[in-house]
Amino acid sequence: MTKKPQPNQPLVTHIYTADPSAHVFEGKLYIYPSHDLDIEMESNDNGDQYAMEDYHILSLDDFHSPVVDHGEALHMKDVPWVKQQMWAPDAAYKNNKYYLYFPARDKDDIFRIGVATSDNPAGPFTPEENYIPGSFSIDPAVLVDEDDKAYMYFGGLWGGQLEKWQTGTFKADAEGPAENSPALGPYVAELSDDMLTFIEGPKEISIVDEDGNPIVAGDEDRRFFEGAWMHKYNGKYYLSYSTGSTHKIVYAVGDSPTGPFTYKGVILRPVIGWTTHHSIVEFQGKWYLFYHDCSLSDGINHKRSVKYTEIQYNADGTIQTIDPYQD
Ligand code: FUB
Repeated sequence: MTKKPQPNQPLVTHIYTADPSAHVFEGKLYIYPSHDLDIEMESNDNGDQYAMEDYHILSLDDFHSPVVDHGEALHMKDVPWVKQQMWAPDAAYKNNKYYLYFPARDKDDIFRIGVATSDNPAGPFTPEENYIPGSFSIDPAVLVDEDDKAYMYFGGLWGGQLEKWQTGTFKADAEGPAENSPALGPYVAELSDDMLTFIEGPKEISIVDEDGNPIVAGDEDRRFFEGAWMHKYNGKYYLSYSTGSTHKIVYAVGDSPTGPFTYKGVILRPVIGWTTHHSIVEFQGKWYLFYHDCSLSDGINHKRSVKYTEIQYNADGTIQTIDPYQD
């Protein structure tokens, strides 16, 4: 048990946490974060410093109650296909079960996405023997839509290996598109009814500007980098994501869960630390952004802390930009 949460402050301080995926299950707020290790490592563009091994799930009855750390919910030693690096997870509920989706490197050092199940939103979770067939790259985020269809969004550049999948198979030396070519989008795949496989091969999502032109790879202020999240507001689909090298959380809006999505603006300005990664959730009638930064570790990139703040929509459905260090 830990302290009561405060906006824009670390949710917990006894462990480092990152990449929060927040959901309301059984009337409580559950947060599925990465569990950053308290180890000394140099940062590199491949993300080797993110050497995480397990997941701890956090929950809150409300924002006046202490945050609960439910302990280890899944460890990589219990997942037969995983070699290393349990990165940003997400969770979903369907069929009276909870599903934990997580990326990790397989024995060939290729990022894949696995799934584990539980009867309890806080776990422990039992992993499937192998990763989801046809899965690749990182940062799964799952939307169970109002018609009960479920979609997984995923992908991430650089250490997340998305560039290497442009031909449909893994090419270790593949580079990203030229600066003036359409940027790589995140991928979406509809999940099977049992939530354990993809119904068909993942499809790349198109993100366009206000004139309908694809956002290009050189447009680092707007192009997708990693950390996709999908939420619905007033019947519209909001795809939000990190711009990576320019350190923003931005969003694009569409009429269908598979896009296309039109770029709209910035949700969160850069935080302390290289990565930025978030989720958006409605809880008890208000909307919240969960995000992370490296303030607790004085800026060490791989020692991050989950925080939250409220978000506000304008009447036209756009989201007001948040400065993480201004109350
Ligand atoms: O936590 C490891 C990686 O850092 C995540 O997968 C990315 O989204 C970034 O936050």
